[in-house]
Amino acid sequence: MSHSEALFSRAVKVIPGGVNSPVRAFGSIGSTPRFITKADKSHMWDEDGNEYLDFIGSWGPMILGHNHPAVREAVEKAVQNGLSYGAATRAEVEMAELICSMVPSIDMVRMVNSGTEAVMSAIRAARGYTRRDKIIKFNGCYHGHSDGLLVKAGSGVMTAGVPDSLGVPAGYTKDTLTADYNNLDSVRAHFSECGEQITAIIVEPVGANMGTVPPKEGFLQGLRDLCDEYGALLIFDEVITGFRLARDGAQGFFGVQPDLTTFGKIIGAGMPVGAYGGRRDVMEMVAPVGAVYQAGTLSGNPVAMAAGMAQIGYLNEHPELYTNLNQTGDWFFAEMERIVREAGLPWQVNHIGSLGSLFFTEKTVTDYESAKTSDTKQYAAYCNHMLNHGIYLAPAQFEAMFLSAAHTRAELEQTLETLRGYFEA
Ligand code: KE4
Repeated sequence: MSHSEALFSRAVKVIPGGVNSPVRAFGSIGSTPRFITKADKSHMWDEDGNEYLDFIGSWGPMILGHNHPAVREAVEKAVQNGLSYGAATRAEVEMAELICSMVPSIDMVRMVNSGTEAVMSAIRAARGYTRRDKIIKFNGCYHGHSDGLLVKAGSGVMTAGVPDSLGVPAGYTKDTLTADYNNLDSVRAHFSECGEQITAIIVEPVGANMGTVPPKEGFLQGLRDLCDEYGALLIFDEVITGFRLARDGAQGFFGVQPDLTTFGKIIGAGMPVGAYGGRRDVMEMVAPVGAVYQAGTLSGNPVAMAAGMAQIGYLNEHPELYTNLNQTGDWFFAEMERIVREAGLPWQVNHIGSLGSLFFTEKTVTDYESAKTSDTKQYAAYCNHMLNHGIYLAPAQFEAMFLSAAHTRAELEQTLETLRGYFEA
């Protein structure tokens, strides 16, 4: 029995499913999760000494790679002064100023502890501002596990094949309307029906939780126009795309400005950090200045702020990183598609910048329904093969691959060779 297997047999006795987040359980690929001991740059090591080239990067935070010196040194310095005060600090002001300076649509920002918390708080602020109740989300998009959003959600919910979650009373989702990604008519229908009750549209500007699904030309602008027409707010959930696609996220990359934005992952550099922000008139609805209550013991934690500031500060000072990373992604995923085609296979490769997915379906994947035509058993076989060859991919078809600035050309070429070996076998 491997150390990972032994640990997993202990874990399942004391942690639901043996993991603290479902997608880590490797259930959909029928394997034992690897228990990781260390990560550095683009690599991770498990309890059995196996080394992996990591394409998850903690599900997005590690855009600079693991254990980046700028981040590590900032954290080592911060912990000397204590871990948390529950009081205002300079670091929170500097973090908020930095985010506001990098993302033009952000006038004000509130730190929280996860993407889930950021999204639930942004929606509450939107409802407080518009005094309306209904929200529109898209099938296959995942915005964290707050009750009202566990409706046809992506990520682990989609992987588990449970379109909604047990334990969520109907009253919590009655105001959640769902539409189809990349389908403006499905959104327009809701506005025609009850536009005056709709507080906001929340959207992943690049779908990354049904696998990677980029927005079609005009889709995001169409959402912007519908919100303007009906007095609703547009919320971009940039927990994954924020500070990844560009220094000003997907909204900068696509040139569509939301009213509110949620962040996570990269802004914490691996520490538990989320944030929501946007228009001043909306954000000033939030307590203590406004009547929308939201709070958090560890929000703006000084050590987490040190990590986040170090990472997004580095990104701010090295804008060439985005050009290089996005060009690397364009090359890598194009090569992946070429290999699949040369092997005579119909599988689909979607990507944008450093985010991408290989779908085991011959259908073009543009939304939840087309993503669901993927053969998850074929994905499992592929994922296990790559894992056994030292390449750590998302253990689920409905997730993304994340490239980082730490992945070298040689490592990516090796990955493509392993992929070729699998498909040509
Ligand atoms: P967290 O609460 O997990 O920090 O963030 C929730 C969230 C919100 N919005 C988007 C667009 C997200 O992708 C996420 C979380 N992403 C998943 C990966 N698909 C986290 C991995 C996990 O659940 O363990």
